Amino acid sequence: MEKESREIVLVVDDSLLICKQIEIALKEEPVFLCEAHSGQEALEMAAQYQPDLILLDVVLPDTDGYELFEQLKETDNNDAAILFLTSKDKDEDVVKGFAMGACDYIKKPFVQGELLSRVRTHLQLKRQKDELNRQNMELRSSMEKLNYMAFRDGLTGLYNRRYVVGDLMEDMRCCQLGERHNVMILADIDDFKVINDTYGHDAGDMALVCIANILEGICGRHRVVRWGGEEFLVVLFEVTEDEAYGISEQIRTEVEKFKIFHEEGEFSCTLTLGLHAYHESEGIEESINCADRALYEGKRNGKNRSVW
Ligand code: GH3
Ligand code: MG
Ligand code: MG
Ligand code: MG
Repeated sequence: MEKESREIVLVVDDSLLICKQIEIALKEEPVFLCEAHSGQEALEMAAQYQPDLILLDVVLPDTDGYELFEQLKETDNNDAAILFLTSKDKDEDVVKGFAMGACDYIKKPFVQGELLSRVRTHLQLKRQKDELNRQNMELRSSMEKLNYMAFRDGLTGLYNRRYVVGDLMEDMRCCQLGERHNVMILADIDDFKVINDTYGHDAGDMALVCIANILEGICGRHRVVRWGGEEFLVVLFEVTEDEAYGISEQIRTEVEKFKIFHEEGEFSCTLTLGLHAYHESEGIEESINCADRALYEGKRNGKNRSVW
C-alpha cells in the first residue's frame, strides 16, 4: 500500500492567512501541498496535479464552493477526497456538503490537531480505495485473459472447439448473406502420423504451428479453429462458392510449398480440405459433418486436394 511519491493535497481558499494556517497544521504530514486562491485556479491546479485530497472553501471570489465541487468531481480522474473547510457553519450547509458527496465538512475556525487527524484519516481511506481499484483492475484483466484462453488452443493460439459451440453461431448471425454463404472447410494434414514418426513429435508440433500461421495469414476476417489433433476448421463468412474454393486452394498450395525446418533438414506437409456451405436448417454440427464427408472423399481419392 506504500505510495512511491508523496500524496498531493490541494488547498482552495482565497485567504492567504487560512492557507498559511493549514500549511502549519499539516506540516507533520509528508504531503505535497499546493494552493489555489480562486475557483479558476483550483480547476487548473486540480487538472495539473491530480490531488489525492482537496480542502475546499465555500466562499470564493469567482464562484461558490458547492458549484466548484461539482466541477472538480467532473474533471477529476484521480477521484480525490474532497473536504469542505468553511466558515459556513449552519446545519443545512453541512447537510448540503455531505449530500453532494463531500468526504468531510470542517468548520472554521478549525482546530489544528483536528484538521490534521481528519486529513490523515481521509488520505488513508483514499489510499485503501486506490489499492482496491488497482486490485479490481488486475482481477478484471486476468479474467479477460482467462476468458480469452478458454477459447484458444494452447499450441497454436487458434480458436478451439469451445469457440465453435460458444460464439461461432453469434459471429455467423452478424453476416449479411444475400447470394453468399458461410462456408465450412475442414482441413486435415495428410499422413501426419508418418511425419511424427519420421521427424519426431516436436517437428510435428512445429508443423502444426506453421500451418496455423499460414491459415491465419490467408483467412483474415474469417475464423480458423484447431478442431482436433491435426485438423483445422476454417469458417468463411459471406463468400461465394467460387471464392471459398479459391481460398481453400490457396491454403492447400501455400501449405504444400512451405518448408518446415528441423534438426536434420526440412520437410513439408500437404492438406486435404473438405468444403460445405452452411445452411441454417442443418445446424453447425451437421454442417461440419458434411465438410468431414467431403474431406473423407478427398482422402479416398488421393489426398492433397479441395473437395465439395
Ligand atoms: P491421414 O492422411 O489419413 O489424415 O493420415 P494421418 O496420419 O494424418 O491421420 P491419423 O489420424 O492416422 O494420425 C494423426 C496423427 O496426428 C496421430 C497423432 O499422433 C498426431 N497428432 C495429433 N495431435 C498432435 C499434436 O498436437 N502434435 C503432434 N506432433 N502430433 C499430433
Ligand atoms: Mg473564502
Ligand atoms: Mg485427422
Ligand atoms: Mg491426417
